[in-house]
Amino acid sequence: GLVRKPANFVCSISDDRGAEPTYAGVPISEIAKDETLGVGGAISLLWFRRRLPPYVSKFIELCVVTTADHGPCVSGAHNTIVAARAGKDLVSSLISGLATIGPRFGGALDDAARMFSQALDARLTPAEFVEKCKADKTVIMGIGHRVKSLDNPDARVVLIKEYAKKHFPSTPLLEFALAVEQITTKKKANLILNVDGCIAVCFVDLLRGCGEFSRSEADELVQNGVLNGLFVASRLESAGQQNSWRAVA
Ligand code: Q5B
Repeated sequence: GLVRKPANFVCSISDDRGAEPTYAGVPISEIAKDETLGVGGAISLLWFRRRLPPYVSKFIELCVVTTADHGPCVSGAHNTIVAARAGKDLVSSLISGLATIGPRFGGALDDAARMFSQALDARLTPAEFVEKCKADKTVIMGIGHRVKSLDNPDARVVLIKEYAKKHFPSTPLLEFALAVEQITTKKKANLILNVDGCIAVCFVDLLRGCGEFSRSEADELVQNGVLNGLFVASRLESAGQQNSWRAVA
C-alpha cells in the first residue's frame, strides 16, 4: 500500500515507514501479544526507548491507575467539569483541566525528584535539607497535601511506597524522603510525602537502580522533566467521564 514520504526530520522513537508501526524498534503486534508489556510496557518503549523489566511496566501502570482520578474537587477535575457542563467538547474540557497542572497541583514530580536527589547526592541529612529549604524560603516539592495527613493517610501513597519497597532493587531516595516527612510532619500533620513526591522519588530509585540506565541517562531523564508526564497521562485516563458530566448539566 501507500508508504509515507520521507519526513524532514527523523524520529528515533516510533516508526511507521514499514508494514506496521514500531515503538523503539518493537512492532505493535508484538507489544499487543506480549502480556508482560501492556500499557506500562508501551510507555516504557515510547518514553524510555527500551523494553524495561515487567516490574517496571507494572509500576508505571500502578502510577497511572492510582492517580487517574481524584474526585471533583481538585483543580484539574473542577475545571474539566465546569467546561463540560458549559457544553464544551471533550478536548476543550480536557485542556481546561490539564492547564491547571502545575507546581501546587499534580506538577510537582520533576521538581521533587530534582530537589530530593540533589540533597541526597550532596550527602545532606534530611534535617539539613529541611533547614536549607527553610533558609532558602522554598517549599519542598512533593511535600504537603490539602486534605491528606498523618491522621488521614493517602492510600495511593501507601500502595506506591509498598510496591517500590517490595519490587525495587533498592529505595535510597524513598527512604530519604520518608525521613524528611518525619521532620516536616512534626511542624504540621499535612506536610506528608504526597503522591507527586512519592512517585517522583520512587521513579528516581527505579531509574538509578533497575540496571537499564547509566547514571547519566537517569539524571538526564529527570533533568528533562519526564515525570510530570506520568501525572498528565494518568489524568487523561479520566477524559471519558466528560460525557457523564455533560449529561448532568
Ligand atoms: N508548607 C500541596 O498546601 C500544597 C510546604 C510547606 C514546606 C512544603 C503545599 C505545596 C509543594 C508542592 C507539591 C503537589 C499546595 C501536591 C497534588 C495531586 C493531588 C491533589 C489533591 C491529586 C498544600 C501552609 C503552611 C505554610 C507553608 C507550609 C506547605 N507546603 N512547608 N514544604 N512543601 N506543596 N504539590 O495545605 O508557617 O503557616 O506559613 O505547595 O508537592 O497536587 O489531591 O488535592 O491527586 O489531585 O494549602 O493529590 O503543601 O498549605 O500552602 O497554605 O501552606 O505549610 O509554608 O507555613 P496547603 P499552604 P506557614 S499533590
